Amino acid sequence: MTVASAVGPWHRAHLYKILACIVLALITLQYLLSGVLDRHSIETIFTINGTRYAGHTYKNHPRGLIIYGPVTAASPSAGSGNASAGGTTAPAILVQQRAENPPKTEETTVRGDRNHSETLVVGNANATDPATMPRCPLFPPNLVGPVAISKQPPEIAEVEKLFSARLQMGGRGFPKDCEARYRVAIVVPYRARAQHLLILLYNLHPVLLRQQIDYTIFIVEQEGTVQFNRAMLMNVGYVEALKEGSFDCFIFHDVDLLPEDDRNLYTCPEQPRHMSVAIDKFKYRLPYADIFGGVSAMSREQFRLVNGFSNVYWGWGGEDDDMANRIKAHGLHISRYPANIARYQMLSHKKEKANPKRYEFLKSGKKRFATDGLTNLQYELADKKKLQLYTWLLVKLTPPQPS
Ligand code: NGS
Repeated sequence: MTVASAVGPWHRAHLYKILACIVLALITLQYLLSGVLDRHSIETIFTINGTRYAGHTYKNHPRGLIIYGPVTAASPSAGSGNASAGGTTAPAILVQQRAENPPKTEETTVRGDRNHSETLVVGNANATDPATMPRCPLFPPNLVGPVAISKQPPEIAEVEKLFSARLQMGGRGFPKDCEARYRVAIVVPYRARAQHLLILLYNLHPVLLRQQIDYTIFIVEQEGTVQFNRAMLMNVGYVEALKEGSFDCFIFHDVDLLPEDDRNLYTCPEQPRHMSVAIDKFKYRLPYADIFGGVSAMSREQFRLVNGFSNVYWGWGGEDDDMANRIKAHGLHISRYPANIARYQMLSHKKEKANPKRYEFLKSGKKRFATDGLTNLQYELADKKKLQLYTWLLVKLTPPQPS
């Protein structure tokens, strides 16, 4: 028996009126609250796993969510300036480029397809002199939150053309009107996945440009057909990137992962950060607490402290777990942004042959932390080219000698 049928018709009519009033009151309350959130952006400081982040509510954002950014930023001299510039306020290369191309007020559409198109500001007539340029804001103002991913990019020549106004040769992007807070090397271990690479570049560059970081994408390709060694390629990426510039932050990035939200900042907070927290393949859930694969960020000092990745993991699996162990053994811990921001889509591919020795290596890993990694890395740089969308490194890996 329902409540309504337990009372008479007069009471029933009253009951319906009361219910209608409650529903109306709830709708009004929701409307008022959304108005308040729209009019004010709220800034807060909070801590996740010991790392301090700042949050900022986006006005009129479809999800009304918060943008998270690490509070501790790199020092101005480390955050900008290339190796030769030795920490001047603006990278030498930037000064040169600005002199050749005086800033102009103009917008360009850098990406347009069936699903979406977007516009990035190319220059600004009011831009200040590079030497006195202001530091970029802590919260990049042009972020859009969730981004539409396109898995059907145009031909590479077309993609290069789209980004030519915003990228320097070698796949370097940086903000034009402010001094970037971070100098970031994006290291992508790679072999024979040309289409995935094109899709990644097409989707990643616009996100990174909006984040106002000074970044370069390094594609580290393993030559030959011996088993893939993802970890060793990332070690090579670290070493070779530092020959190019004074990067203070390294993002190790699988070629098949596409960021779904540009608030997932490609920067290095105080602790190593696992960035691909929520992947569609894993139903947007973290498969296990210590996972450090996919996309992860470490500062130059953290990576050096743990002696980089182990070199012994040939074939699929385990190298990222070994890095998680190194991180813990050195008194650091893995930090993460919330899963509604650190979201990725994975491109499908044939899984590589797993390394049957990976569990054995993981067990004995601790004994090798000091001797296996950057300290015994051996490789031959077979080729290197600065292309429009990335710096390409072709590498012949040498199995490390027993130590
Ligand atoms: C674990 C692997 C990791 C790997 C993770 C996710 O089982 O290296 O799966 O892999 N660890 C071992 O095998 C010991 S994924 O499905 O994303 O390719 O990163």
